[in-house]
Amino acid sequence: MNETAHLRVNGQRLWDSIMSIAEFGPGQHGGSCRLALTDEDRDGRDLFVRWCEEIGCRITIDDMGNIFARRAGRNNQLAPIVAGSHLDTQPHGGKFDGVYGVLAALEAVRTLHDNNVTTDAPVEIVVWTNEEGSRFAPAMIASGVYAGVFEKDYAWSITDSDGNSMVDELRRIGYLGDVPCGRNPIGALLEAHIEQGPILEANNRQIGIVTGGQGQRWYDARLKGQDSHAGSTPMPGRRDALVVAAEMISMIQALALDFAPHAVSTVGEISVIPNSRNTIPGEVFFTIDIRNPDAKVLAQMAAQIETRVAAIAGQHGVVCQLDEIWDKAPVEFDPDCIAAIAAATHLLGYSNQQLVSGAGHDACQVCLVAPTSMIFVPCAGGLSHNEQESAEPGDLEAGCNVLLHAMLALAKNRQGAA
Ligand code: HGY
Ligand code: MN
Ligand code: MN
Repeated sequence: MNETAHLRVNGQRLWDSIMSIAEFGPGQHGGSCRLALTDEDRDGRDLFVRWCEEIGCRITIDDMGNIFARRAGRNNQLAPIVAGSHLDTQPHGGKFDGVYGVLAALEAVRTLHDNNVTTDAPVEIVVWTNEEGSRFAPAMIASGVYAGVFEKDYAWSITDSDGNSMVDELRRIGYLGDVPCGRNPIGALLEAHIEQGPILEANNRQIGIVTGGQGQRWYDARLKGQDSHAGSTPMPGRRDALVVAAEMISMIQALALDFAPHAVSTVGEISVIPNSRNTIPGEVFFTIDIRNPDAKVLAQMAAQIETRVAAIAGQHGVVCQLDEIWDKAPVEFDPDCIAAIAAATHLLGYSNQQLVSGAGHDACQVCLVAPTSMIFVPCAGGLSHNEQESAEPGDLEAGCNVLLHAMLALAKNRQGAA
């Protein structure tokens, strides 16, 4: 008999906690701007830590600023069942990306606390540092250090556009912990998240059982042409870095369409030097983000971008330095974790489907070293990385109930009962 099958989370308390975190780093248009390791990120982290301490969790901060809030189990020698996500946002982020996964995990643990349920294995809530990779690139850096994908010294040395390093910012906001990142074990990781895409809403499904994540590659492109007078420089022979960048950006967009239906490509950042209306731009910096669920196709896309960028630069006498700063292979999640999510969804009777994540997540790093899967819920119009991002309270509550019951199932010692 499953003594905990009747448990349900408090959807209102979950919603209220999401709205409380959203007060830190409010955006201009109803969303959030809480970039990694800013004062706003610190304030949201501090509130989260207070909430966890109120229900008796023990807090551990590692040296990448990852927060682990532990609720003891009957057998604390067992590796913990961990649930969580990230609190940092995009510059024009929404209230739910990342935050939902952290607070759904908190709500699940609050529900255990309210009902005096002791699990066999301990459970932990995790907040991963700098998932978004907006202020400090690349993304999922701290979960990447945990998974051994990135060296800690490399991650510490990454700087933002003002030259502030991650390690200095971790220290400044008081989250440079003393536990080496990657040292604490994870028995299984579950991450609840809004889908950030249109599939669940289009198919009228409340729960996404996530089987893996697509691959992605990030590049920095630096073009060097020649500053020159906009009025007196004849068109032939100009080395206009911005015109060349525009041709490259059109090629990058067309390339994704060539590899339809799964390929995507984005140029999200661009800067022009000297950025003066009557000087031909001599320098341009822009970023490239390409993704595909198939590693072979992603490699083909990458090879074509590298070849075509060099050819376009050569045609215009502009020097282009193209640096690959991140190569993230597609991942498959753990069958037992997927099964636990599917069983919880079935127990609760929610409509559902399996899908591969289009967005990257910390779970896509941690799955390299621990059994992992994700639970998706729909978001309006599939919109995310946009201040208009929104989700239905009922869907958020449903995903949180699935998280609770999947955690309970995984926390059962093979011999014991939760
Ligand atoms: O880029 C991503 O997929 C994630 O939202 N950081
Ligand atoms: Mn996210
Ligand atoms: Mn995001």
